[in-house]
Amino acid sequence: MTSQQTTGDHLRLEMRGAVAVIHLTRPAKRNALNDALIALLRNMFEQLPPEARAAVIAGEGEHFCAGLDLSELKDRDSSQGLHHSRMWHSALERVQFGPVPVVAALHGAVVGGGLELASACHIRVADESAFFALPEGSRGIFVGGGGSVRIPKLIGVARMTDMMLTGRVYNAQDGERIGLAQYLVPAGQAFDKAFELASRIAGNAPMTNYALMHALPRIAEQSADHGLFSESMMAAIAQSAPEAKERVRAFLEGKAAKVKKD
Ligand code: 1HE
Repeated sequence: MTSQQTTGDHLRLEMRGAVAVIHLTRPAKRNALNDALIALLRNMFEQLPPEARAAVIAGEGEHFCAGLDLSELKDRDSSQGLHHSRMWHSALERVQFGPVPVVAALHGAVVGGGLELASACHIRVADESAFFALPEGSRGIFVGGGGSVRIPKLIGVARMTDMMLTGRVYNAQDGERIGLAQYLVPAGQAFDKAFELASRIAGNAPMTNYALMHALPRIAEQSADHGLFSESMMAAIAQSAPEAKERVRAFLEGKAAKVKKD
């Protein structure tokens, strides 16, 4: 079952069963992220239809996203600049710590704020046309959408420093190799693969998805002692959900899929 909801000329939400597909719809501007789009993105993740169990973000046209809309990079004093960056933070925080896991389908340019958006998602699928860069360095600015927190977690401080100091561009193969994407697929197949993964995720027990989105990244930031304690709490909550008991029983009765090689 599919339903569509267009939000201005920037975003389109399409429900495909339990998967919310969010399309960036500014291909003429390479899906550059202006303030209106960032606000709409935050609102969309705050108000996803309740039937959504996973989401995909994809860009229309030849590129995923060209980053910050540079035509809006007007003179801002430091206080306005701070609020602008905090607006991005609040929107991308809704993506990362929102109601459902999000899979980014990446093709063409994944640059600047586009890479910041992708790095707020839980899984990144790149097709062979994708390329990754942080041109902020050459534009005389700095990341402001959470990139300095999230991107080093994917590729390390040294690689991010190099990308920003030298303007280094990673192609899709190298991007996948260093951890900017978890999946690499042939050109034109990023959306299909992302949707396949999101559909699988939508079939997980909701508490498992919640634990992976909300507990795992926090546990990973804790000391080992605190992390192990938090893990035990999360494990106890997840395993006591009725759905977990049903799933384990189904396996023991031979009614659930075994783990098998792809
Ligand atoms: C834009 C933007 C944009 C394209 N803001 N308008 N991001 C960047 O520094 C990347 C800038 N963009 C590019 O390097 C290229 O546009 C692309 C490699 C992404 C695509 O190239 P191409 O040849 O397909 O398109 P194009 O001809 O460069 O652009 C088509 C139109 O989109 C053109 O407008 P037009 O009116 O002349 O048709 C471009 O001006 C427009 N366009 N990218 C505004 N980014 C929270 S802080 C985050 C900080 C950052 O993200 S900084 C990095 C910004």
